[in-house]
Amino acid sequence: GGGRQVTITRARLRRDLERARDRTRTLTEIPDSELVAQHSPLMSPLVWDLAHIANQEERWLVRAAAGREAVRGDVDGLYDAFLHPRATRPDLPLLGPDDARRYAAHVRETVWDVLSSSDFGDELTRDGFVFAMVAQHEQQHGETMLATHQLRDGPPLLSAPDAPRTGIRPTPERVLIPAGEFEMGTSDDPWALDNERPAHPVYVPAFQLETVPVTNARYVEFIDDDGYGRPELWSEEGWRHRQEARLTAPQFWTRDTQGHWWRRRFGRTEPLHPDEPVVHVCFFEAEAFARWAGGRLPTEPEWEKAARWHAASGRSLRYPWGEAEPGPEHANLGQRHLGPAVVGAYPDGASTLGVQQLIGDVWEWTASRFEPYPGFRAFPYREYSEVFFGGDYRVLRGGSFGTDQVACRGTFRNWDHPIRRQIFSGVRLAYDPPEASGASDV
Ligand code: AVJ
Ligand code: FE
Repeated sequence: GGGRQVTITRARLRRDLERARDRTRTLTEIPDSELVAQHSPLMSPLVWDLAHIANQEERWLVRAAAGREAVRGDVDGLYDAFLHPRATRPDLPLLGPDDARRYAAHVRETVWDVLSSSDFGDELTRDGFVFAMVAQHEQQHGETMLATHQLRDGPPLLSAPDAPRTGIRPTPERVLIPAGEFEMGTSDDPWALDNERPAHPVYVPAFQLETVPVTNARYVEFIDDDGYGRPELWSEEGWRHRQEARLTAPQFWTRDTQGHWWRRRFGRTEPLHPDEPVVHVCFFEAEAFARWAGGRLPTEPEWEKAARWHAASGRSLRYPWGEAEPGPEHANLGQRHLGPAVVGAYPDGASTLGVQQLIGDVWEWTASRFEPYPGFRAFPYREYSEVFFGGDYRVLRGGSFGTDQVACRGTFRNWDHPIRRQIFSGVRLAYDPPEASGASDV
């Protein structure tokens, strides 16, 4: 590309890396005792994430991209997620909080030098890819660290302005996405990760999708209608899990003696807001809710077609609203708020077919397992995506209030085990299209 393109990209990469570090600081400028504690066996101590972020940055930017000497080659093993499962990380001789912060700062200083001298000349650095990959990685851990904060007990450590409390629920409640092919995935988004590639045509039969995520009020109706007590609403596997884990409501919910629902969020217990999207449900709960409501979860191609397909041009957009970078008018992203906004709060973020809040607020469970697209090639490392294909994972789409915009777009794919619900996961309902009259002659 020309000099102008590279100049723009460098400044942009610098901002994205700085924003990631600001986020990391916000989440880790807490007492040492909170940083080294393991708040849940599902999560690492926050001090592990802090040095892991630095270690990943030096592996990819200092060593791989620039071919420079390791800043700290001696700690690679400690911060390799595949060598040590999360539950065992507190027992490792981890860097302490001050050493971890110094390590991250030292790597970052070196990276500024690497960024200004890179000619973006090879596959790893083209269009700034590997720098953006590292910014996305740090922000992904920023969301994971936020989930760790949600799991910890004790008085609040984080605060942010409330998410929008007023919205206009869109009509109609569902839209029809007509049958036809669309382009799924991408081959030309320079910062897309390997599992989003390549672009490929997918035929999607007609279906309906709700225009907003499922709300708390509706989820309470499911609970009150004995949704957690009726095995016929659940898959066999889901019902087994519901019994073993004794699920009776989304995580972090409690009901008082008068029957009112409360939820705990980042150390504050507040009345459940009826119009907020439900969050902290696992895939099995999402599936059971959908069956109770007479619908189903969207497949991954359905979700992406609803989010990206532009009927007028037949092309796929980067975001539901088009190509513009997400702003505060489009979506609740980036931990600006520490919770989802009410439904209908982001009309400017609607897709061309009128579906709202596909990006931001809560991750949406899809019915699909995490599998490679045809023509997938692991890049630049197998452990980002490839080793998870074929495992017991379901895909989530769209990002949450905890997701940064650098790690969120219409093609972005997240995945987790179907029992997980400490993530900021919610539900969007799909339906088969209403039967056309006279369809009986098929
Ligand atoms: C894409 C969110 C499933 O957190 O396990 C972070 C992202 N990969 N470090 C995860 C990731 C390596 C990943 N998810
Ligand atoms: Fe990581």
